[in-house]
Amino acid sequence: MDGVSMPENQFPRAGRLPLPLPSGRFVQRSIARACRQTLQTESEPAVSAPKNPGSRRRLESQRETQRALQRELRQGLMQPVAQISPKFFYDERGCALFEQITRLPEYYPTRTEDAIMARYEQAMVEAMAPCQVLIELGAGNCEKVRRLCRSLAPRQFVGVDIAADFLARSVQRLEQDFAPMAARAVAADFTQDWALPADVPRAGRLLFYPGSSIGNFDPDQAQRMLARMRGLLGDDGALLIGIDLPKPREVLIAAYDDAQGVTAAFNSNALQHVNSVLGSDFDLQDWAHEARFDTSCSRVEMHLRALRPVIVGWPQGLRQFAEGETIHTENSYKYPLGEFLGMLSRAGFDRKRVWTDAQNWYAVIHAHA
Ligand code: AVI
Repeated sequence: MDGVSMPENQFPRAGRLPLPLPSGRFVQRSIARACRQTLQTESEPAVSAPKNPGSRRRLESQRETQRALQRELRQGLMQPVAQISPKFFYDERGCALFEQITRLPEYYPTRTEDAIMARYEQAMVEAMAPCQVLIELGAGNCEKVRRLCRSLAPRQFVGVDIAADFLARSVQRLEQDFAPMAARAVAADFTQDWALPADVPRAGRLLFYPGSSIGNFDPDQAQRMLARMRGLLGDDGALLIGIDLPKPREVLIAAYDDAQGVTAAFNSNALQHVNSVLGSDFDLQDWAHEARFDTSCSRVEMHLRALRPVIVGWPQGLRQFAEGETIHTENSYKYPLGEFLGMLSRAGFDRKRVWTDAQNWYAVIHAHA
């Protein structure tokens, strides 16, 4: 179904999917950044505590973030099947590795989404116009939204991301390049309860959530996020979202276990990051990357498998891993299109238009409020 409108009831509904690990890429990256800042601050000597109350509050909140991440890691590592949230992929090295992944021959999602957006730009503009306020969730470097800024010429752009400084710089560049469009940065964790500033006009909003990042959330979480997105829109608003579709197992496994070993390095790097956050002593040489496809859940899973019996320690804790035991690091759901359209309907979206590539590997969906 290449670039056509489709009634959602044309698609079969798949069964309910079980719970995987949480979080989406942009939030993950941002938390990683927040965490790095926290670590730097934590390593400062206690005597240099800031006198200014604002700085003290910031420092305290960074420390609280740090403690919460450590708690989460300890809990995850002590699960029967140990877990590390995918947000721990995205320290500086992890972000660089992810950029490399998006250019790998095996990793089709990024270039397929780009190709769909380029090929159907005109039809998309017709579906989306007029757009007064373009809002990108997990905006990061604001690169993906440039095409829409050009073709839709919104009056205002709002980039939402948890990484305030990084976002502010990207939004500033966007504003310069697309004058007279006003652009603003909103630092928020949009996976949680959040609201746009009250002075962002409600009329004519378009939410943009590209990259199939919704697939890194478990279906219940994804459903809640879609409902929250719907709540941000007036009756004339819409969502433009990218999702990765089911496809042959060997294509998926290659995409998540590439020949050059970039995804393997990306997965193992999470252990390095965990060591720096938790003070654990994971030795990367003890662990091998593994990508699996779970057909019943329609998800790719990434794991790290112990190559030998391993004991990993951290302040006040340790875990023994038997040879072959794994740590679950990521789920990436590949929703059948009909199922995802059903989720959009349950979230309160009405008319949908779907654009896909010739192989039906990826879909970009415009869902009207
Ligand atoms: C960010 N997210 C959509 C990627 C995905 O495909 O699930 C993360 C990724 N993990 C391994 N390769 C890419």
